[in-house]
Amino acid sequence: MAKLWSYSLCLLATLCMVQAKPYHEAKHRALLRTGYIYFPGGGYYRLAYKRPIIWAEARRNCQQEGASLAVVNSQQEAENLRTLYLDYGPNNADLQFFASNTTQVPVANATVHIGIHDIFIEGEYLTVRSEPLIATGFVRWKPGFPIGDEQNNCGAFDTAKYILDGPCDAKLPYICEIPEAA
Ligand SMILES: [Ca+2]
Ligand SMILES: [Ca+2]
Repeated sequence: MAKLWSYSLCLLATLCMVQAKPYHEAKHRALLRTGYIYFPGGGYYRLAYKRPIIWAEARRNCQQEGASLAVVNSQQEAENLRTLYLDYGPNNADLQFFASNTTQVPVANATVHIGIHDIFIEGEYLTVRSEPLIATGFVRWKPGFPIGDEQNNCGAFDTAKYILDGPCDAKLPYICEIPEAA
């Protein structure tokens, strides 16, 4: 009986310890392990560039890991996405590795899929969370954009901190986002 009690207490203590560990801390570590980069005050972002894919596939990939295609909500977030690309994109690790025997010049500005589109109604831009673009807080079109026709319905981010529209079947890198509060 004493053995059973001590076993029960031990189990209870273990459960309490697990409970005491803040949930967000475990989640934080798990996200970092799966390739997410944390921007304090912003959230978690994962840049995928090694295999460029079409917008719908990028959207699904983000959804499948509990994220969504990134939506730019502020100038600061645009800055963070640019930093993400410059620090963790192909300009860095991959090109540096081959730097000694390549003539390829790192490209400072790149275009990546983000979570805005006008697939349903031409010109009516929505986020992947079905909010109107105007409600995002960041509507800074790249000069010359939006193209604004039926052939260009998927949103992208130019790392020079602009949004633009393009063909949904363009194969691009993409960024998944998990807001900090989520
Ligand atoms: Ca966002
Ligand atoms: Ca369009």
